Amino acid sequence: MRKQNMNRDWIATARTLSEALPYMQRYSGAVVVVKFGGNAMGDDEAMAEFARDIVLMKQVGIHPVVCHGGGPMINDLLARLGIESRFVRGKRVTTRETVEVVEMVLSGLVNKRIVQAINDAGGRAVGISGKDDDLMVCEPDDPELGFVGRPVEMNVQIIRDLYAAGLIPVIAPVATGMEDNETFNVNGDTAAGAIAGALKADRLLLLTDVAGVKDATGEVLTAMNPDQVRAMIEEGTIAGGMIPKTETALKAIEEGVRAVVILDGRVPNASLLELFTEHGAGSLIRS
Ligand code: X2W
Repeated sequence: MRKQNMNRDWIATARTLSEALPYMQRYSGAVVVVKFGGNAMGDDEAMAEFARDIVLMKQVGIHPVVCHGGGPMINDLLARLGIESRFVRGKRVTTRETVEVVEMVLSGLVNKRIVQAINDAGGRAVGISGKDDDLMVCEPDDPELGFVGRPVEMNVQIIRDLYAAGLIPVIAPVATGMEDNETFNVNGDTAAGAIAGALKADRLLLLTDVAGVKDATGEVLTAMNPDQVRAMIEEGTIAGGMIPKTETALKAIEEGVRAVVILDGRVPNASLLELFTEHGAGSLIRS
């Protein structure tokens, strides 16, 4: 005979689920683009947990679209090949030789690792890059950076087709050029922002390895509007790696994304905390 063990944890779990109902209803049918940065990826267990969060979103009727990075993984392979990594204003200087490694690592290793993790969690993930169906067509971003692309044409129908068919798109930030079969390396945040913008997504979650946008005293700001973000960039409160992230957020909002959240992907179940609880996570930017 089994004895009932009404220990408090189970009651709390049931309550958490019950409290999530209004959020699940609110986001049913919503398009949520999740940028999973290389720094947020962590070990296999963290990857499995991220994958479960994505599958849970799909299960409750959200259309999650995963856009990933993989900068640290590119650095590792380049180092093994004896090629030095160099960044200018947060973007990798990308030679013809480098871009081959970038594509191998992003479209190969990293993309398939995420696809496998989502499938293991019971989802149906499909890995593509910005090249598939000409999803993201680029022009050179800056001559100093070589084969770094700036998205100029987005064809997001393939993403809609995938999610409408019950699949979870997982997108590597590698793209086609306008001419000569060029391959471009695109910053992961830039790619996620462009995809979210073109989809007019309900949410863009930028999962990174910091708690969010901090004010001058170092405290994380939970909500901001675009004007406040611009002012903070101008006065230097937002600095370093947070500049491209917040600029991506501003551009995505201009293009029609309802809200962007910058949050710490290393916090367990960060995306669920943001979407399904009153507490939220990280810094939310919206008009
Ligand atoms: C990035 C693409 C990967 C990326 C790179 O080569 O590292 C550029 O810098 P994270 O993990 O999101 O930083 N591309 C142009 O953005 O990865």
